[in-house]
Amino acid sequence: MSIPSPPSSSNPLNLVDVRERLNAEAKKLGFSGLRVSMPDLSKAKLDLQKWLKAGHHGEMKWFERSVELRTNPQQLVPGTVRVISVTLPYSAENGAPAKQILKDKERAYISRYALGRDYHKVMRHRLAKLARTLSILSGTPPGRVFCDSAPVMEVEIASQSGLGWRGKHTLLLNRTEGSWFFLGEMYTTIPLPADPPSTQHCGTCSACMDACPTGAIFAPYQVDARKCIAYLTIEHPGSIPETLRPMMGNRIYGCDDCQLFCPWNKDPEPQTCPEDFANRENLDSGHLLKFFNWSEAEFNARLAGSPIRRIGYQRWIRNIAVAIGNGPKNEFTLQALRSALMKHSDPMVLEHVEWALQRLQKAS
Ligand code: B12
Ligand code: SF4
Repeated sequence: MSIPSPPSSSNPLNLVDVRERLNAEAKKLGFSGLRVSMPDLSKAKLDLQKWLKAGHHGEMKWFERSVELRTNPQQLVPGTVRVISVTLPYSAENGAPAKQILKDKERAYISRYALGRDYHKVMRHRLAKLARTLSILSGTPPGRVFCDSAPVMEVEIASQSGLGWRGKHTLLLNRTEGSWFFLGEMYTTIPLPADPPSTQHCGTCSACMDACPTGAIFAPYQVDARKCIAYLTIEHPGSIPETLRPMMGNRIYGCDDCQLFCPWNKDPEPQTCPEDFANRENLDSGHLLKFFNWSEAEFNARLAGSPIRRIGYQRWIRNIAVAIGNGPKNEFTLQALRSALMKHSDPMVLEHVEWALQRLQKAS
């Protein structure tokens, strides 16, 4: 980018020009979309409060403490007049075919977003560069950037900016990419022209709801996190309810079913995804027993920089034990579970290993 001279009385800020330059820079940084909004989150706040009151957030107690900040961008970052939302693509075609792996009960299914480097880092790094560009263009300090970890209603804001519409699974999707992208934001004090929201295109389709293995999408646009396999395998700290374990199949980290069966995700236009997201450590199709045998040191070393490392070793082993219990009974699986009873000491892990062993022993 050629460095423009800062705005002054003789050279006032041309917001349309700034927006064009920002779009060009976003493209260079690998973002597949950039839109601007000044979101009205009053309805989202009521829905969020209902969701929390019903306890759908489970053990994600931090939600309860952040309702005001989450629904008031100006409270989170004083002076905010616009939110810039961006999409960063990842690919469902990353690695072995997802639906094939889901059927192979000896292999682990890991959500396609998590096969490479942690998206939080990749996104924030690129957003920080975008914020610097806007800072130079406008002569103001860089705006704050977010991805996932801050109290920001990312899907609601992005849908109001026109980056896509919210599907019945609650995720954002658009005509070109389906829903295979991450969302990120920049809160800014620059009054850029806002974009119109996009229209809805789900119609009467309920493929995502029908595909959900646990019935977590209990009504259109409403997910009970406590039943969602992404929550159970990633966010949930303790014992996984026994009634849900058989429904998890071989999914050991996250779940993609509501996206895999969405018609808008069938043939998304090919996107250039960041190299960072490329499959590593055979995470796309590795054997359950191989991952189950990793020591804690191996887990930490092999998954350095991966989002999976955030869940820690105990949850990793817990999740794999459940998947082994849902898989075939043979001398190798029985032996692996018996050895795990000797090797691990965490009561939560042992409880899941015992459950898996009993389930296989009962199986014919
Ligand atoms: C908490 C969280 C989760 C939780 C809860 C999910 C959920 N649906 O709420 C769990 C752990 C289950 C989860 C799972 C996943 N997540 Co998540 N998650 C988030 C997070 C941090 C907050 C979401 C949130 O605010 N939930 C609270 C509820 C109340 O919000 P909501 O479901 O969107 O509810 C709104 C509507 O449904 C509606 N509504 C509510 N009640 C009612 C009632 C009626 C009648 C109507 C009409 C509407 C309505 O209003 C609500 C408020 O706007 C966001 C990042 C962020 N900061 O926003 C990522 C995020 C949504 N997750 C993301 C991803 C990728 C996933 C997974 C696909 C990961 C995976 N493969 O395993 C799954 C998908 C599961 C699913 N179908 O949602 C991406 C989605 C990208 C996209 N394309 O949209 C995000 C945006 C992260 C990111 N930065 O990219 N996630
Ligand atoms: S991620 Fe899986 S378990 Fe969660 S809502 Fe989607 S299909 Fe259901």
